[in-house]
Amino acid sequence: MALEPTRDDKFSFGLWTIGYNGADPFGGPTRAPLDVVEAVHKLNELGAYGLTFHDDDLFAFGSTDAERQTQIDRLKQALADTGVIVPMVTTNLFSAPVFKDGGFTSNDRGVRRFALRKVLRNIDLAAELGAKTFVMWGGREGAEYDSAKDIRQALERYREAVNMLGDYVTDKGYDIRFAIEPKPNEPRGDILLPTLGHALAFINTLERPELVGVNPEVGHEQMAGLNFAAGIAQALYQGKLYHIDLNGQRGIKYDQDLVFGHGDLQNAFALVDLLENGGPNGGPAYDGPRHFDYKPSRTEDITGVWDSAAANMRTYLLLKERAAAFRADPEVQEQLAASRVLELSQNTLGDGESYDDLLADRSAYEEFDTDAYFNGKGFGFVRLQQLALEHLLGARG
Ligand SMILES: [Mn+2]
Repeated sequence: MALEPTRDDKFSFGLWTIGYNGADPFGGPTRAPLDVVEAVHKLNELGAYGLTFHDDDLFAFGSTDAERQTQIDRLKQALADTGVIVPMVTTNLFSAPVFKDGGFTSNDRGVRRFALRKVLRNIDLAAELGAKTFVMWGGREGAEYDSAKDIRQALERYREAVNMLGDYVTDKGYDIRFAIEPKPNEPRGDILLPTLGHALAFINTLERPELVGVNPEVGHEQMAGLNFAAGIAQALYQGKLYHIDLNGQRGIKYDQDLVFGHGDLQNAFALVDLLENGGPNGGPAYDGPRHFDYKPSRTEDITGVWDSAAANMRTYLLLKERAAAFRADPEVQEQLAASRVLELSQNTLGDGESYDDLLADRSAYEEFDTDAYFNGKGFGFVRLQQLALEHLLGARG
């Protein structure tokens, strides 16, 4: 299998990822700013197919219309010169001081109206650039203090905002869907819609739920101690995986945004196996962008930035190769059967069987000998996981 990324792999990067200058709460930049034209050309050389951005990544907050248009034109020229596309656009409602209490859910109504206008303007740009997904990460939508935010009203304002945006893209005829990106905390003490599950439940309350899915990020779910691959499986199950943010995170701590695979590697293996082999016929379960939302570590120079960008894609392709070998291994197939993994796809009730039929089935209960049922035999899940680990380590096939 080829480990050189190509456009068909649909790898995309945020401009804010490769453009991260190293500034953190404890220190200033360690790298010079990265120009968008250089970013597009370099990503194209490395084999990525897409660039994504927040409005403020491309043109600084407060830019004049002319400055904004200059940057858009420079981006468009770079896209035309390389064939790189913009699959996703998102709006920054968190960096400017005016958003210190949030955008859609700021206690201040004037800020909420300004936030909506900022997003509408950026949706027009997204449509102009052909982006199909509009991500909403509400990093400042939250609070530090329970007394400071009426959560039910904040959710109502969030809902009002997303409903209006749904009306807007529908009325304009834009081919754009929204993807909510959950995160439990940071920068706010607690953020609204903190996990994938909260977001999925919220989406069901919307007026146009079909327009809204999720953009889960590896590190964000892992900051909450959750199993990312399992969460993605539920998002797929509910038809809501509209976009995905790949990166690495080592446990419950600040948002590390490491290179994909540089955190929980076994879960990354399970994730790639799910995305690539988890479809109904054994093929891909997800065909959208493989988007990397990572930060090149502050210790790195510009060479390290591009090395880390390439590392994300290479790790993904290595895991894809290892997952294919795992699936093709006859011993794995035998163990999957022995561990009854495949039996879970069988209906619990028989064809046309009613609860009356089940109640009448003595073998299901009265004669079901729970003590003798397994005869002391286990499921063999540990052996199955060890087979996965050995494939991951390149020790088999
Ligand atoms: Mn992150």
